[in-house]
Amino acid sequence: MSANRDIVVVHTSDVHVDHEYAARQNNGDGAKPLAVVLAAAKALAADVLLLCGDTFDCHNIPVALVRRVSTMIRDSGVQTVLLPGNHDPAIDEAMWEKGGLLAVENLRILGVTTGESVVFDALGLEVWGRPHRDYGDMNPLEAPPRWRARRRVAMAHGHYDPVPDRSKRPRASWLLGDDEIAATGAEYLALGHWNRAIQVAAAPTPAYYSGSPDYAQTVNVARLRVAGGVDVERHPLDWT
Ligand SMILES: [Mn+2]
Repeated sequence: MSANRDIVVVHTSDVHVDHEYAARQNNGDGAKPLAVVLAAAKALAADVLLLCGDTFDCHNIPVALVRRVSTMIRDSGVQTVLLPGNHDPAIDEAMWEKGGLLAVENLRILGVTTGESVVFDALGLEVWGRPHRDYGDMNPLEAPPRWRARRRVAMAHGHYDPVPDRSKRPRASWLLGDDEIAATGAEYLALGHWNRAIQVAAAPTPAYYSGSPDYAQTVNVARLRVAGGVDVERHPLDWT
């Protein structure tokens, strides 16, 4: 089954909710960038919001702030998929264990509340991503899925290099390259880890960094056209 209309995917990354840096930048409100993103997703009538890693700056976040994030996501009503990144990997004793995030019905945390794929049956949409599971290196695009839905979106948190050389030392961690991007078979690859918004690959799998809300000042809007293909544009954020 799939929706007989375009599917609107809103994509951001590196929101870095915390009680220190982000709070200082936002008059004491370390969740402000996420609030701004959720408001944009609602205004855009997003079918799905993708948080592509480093949603939280670390796991050492006050419980009250995590609870507030839980409430914000629940109250937004936006279907949200969170991919754990290198700052907020899917470890035991993670901050989501205590802050109520696991109970938010419209939030899927890949590798925590679901596997690496989540299928939205009513949309005919599958979202896949490999979560960071610790603080070490990994290949964010290793072993793409056997897609079960017609519409296919991948998420990854890492560092794009057109032709990564993993034998080189020292080098950046979490490398992802052109061949791996094309091999995902996704219609859109939502990337995180870079603060700037930039397209790094074209068809068959267009791949975009959204950039962080505070640096890019935008979210990406990927519109999966009902006839096939995807249109991508940047939507400015409203911080008022
Ligand atoms: Mn990162």
